[in-house]
Amino acid sequence: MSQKRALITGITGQDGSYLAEFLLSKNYKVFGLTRRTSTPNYERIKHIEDKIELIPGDLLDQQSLTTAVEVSNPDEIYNLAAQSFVATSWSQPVLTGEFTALGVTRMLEATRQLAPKAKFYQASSSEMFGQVVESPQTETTPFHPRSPYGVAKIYGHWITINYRESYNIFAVSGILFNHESPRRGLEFVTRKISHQVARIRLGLTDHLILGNLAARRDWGFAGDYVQAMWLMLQHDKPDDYVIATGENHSVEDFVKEAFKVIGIGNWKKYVKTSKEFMRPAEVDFLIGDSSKARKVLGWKPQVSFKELVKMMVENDIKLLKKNSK
Ligand code: NDP
Ligand code: GDR
Repeated sequence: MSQKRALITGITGQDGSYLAEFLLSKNYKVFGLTRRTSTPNYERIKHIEDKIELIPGDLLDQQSLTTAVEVSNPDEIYNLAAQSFVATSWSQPVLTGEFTALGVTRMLEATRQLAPKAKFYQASSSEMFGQVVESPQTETTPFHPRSPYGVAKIYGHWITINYRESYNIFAVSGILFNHESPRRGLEFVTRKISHQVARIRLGLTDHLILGNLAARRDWGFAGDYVQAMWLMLQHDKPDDYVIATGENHSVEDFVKEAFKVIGIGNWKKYVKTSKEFMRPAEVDFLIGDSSKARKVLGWKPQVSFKELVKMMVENDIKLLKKNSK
């Protein structure tokens, strides 16, 4: 059998880096779309840079996407690129719509025109459920987004389904709940906590400022979730799947658990809250039911909440120690 080829948009991001590693382990030829920056931001993929091929492009630029699909001639396309930080979507709502919503159509158009037989994965999100109307959330739960990001993702979700129905493209949408890792961006709450707790452990700071401690999320490990993306494209029929652990915890639970890793019980002494990190409209509670993916794809998460928190805090301590040398 000839070597399979995959194109990943968002390869420099958290998920893109894990997915690239995973596909390399399956002997894929991996191509990644990267946008021009004045300083390189290949931190998450530098250990595999010589094994993958990077193609310049941007979700705003149709021609560059079309060229990327032409050059990579992929069997599978993973559209992970997006403006992915919910808080920023209020300060940059139009840009979020351009990247996170219309960017999906641009990628689908490039696929339709140059690789109509390629299988297409769209990174949909539990943020589409927003103010949830039922719990746990499944593939049939109605959407009620609470941010410009959530609204943009719903567009991306439906345009993916529309290209499947209009053009018979093998296009799937994975509704993934929050997934974290030591490679998570520092602005997301889990990494912000693990990083600051590591700094407290090393005596570099004595406090951590957060927003809403009561928000609850269904947090899993990114390494487990990229495998679900791949499994969706290996199935014989294109369909949409919820990917989640089925457990949820509050931001406060995450904080407590992180302080436990460094042997501190009295976490309240270190934690402050500020309006700066509160959102104009909050998603209070998310919990996913991934029974369909478990049954049809045989997927299940491997890393528990406790293991995830420990992995992130310990990694940040190691990283800070290394960087201080
Ligand atoms: P990251 O923010 O870590 O990565 C986003 C990626 O998109 C980066 O590689 C970034 O490039 C790239 N990108 C952003 N804008 C553009 C653009 N205009 N043109 C080309 N590339 C661009 O996100 P994650 O890895 O966490 O998430 C991957 C996808 O999954 C996103 O679509 C996200 O919305 C979605 N998602 C994530 C979940 C999670 O919990 N992590 C849950 C559900 C959905 P650069 O490095 O140059 O900034
Ligand atoms: P989220 O992730 O919005 O769920 O989107 P984030 O980690 O930013 O927020 C989770 C919850 O924590 C609360 N919170 C804080 N959040 C941040 N960032 N900083 C804080 O100081 C803070 N304090 C409390 C938030 O209000 C929120 O309720 C992520 C992204 O990866 C999306 O791209 C993805 O689609 C969804 O997960 C599923």
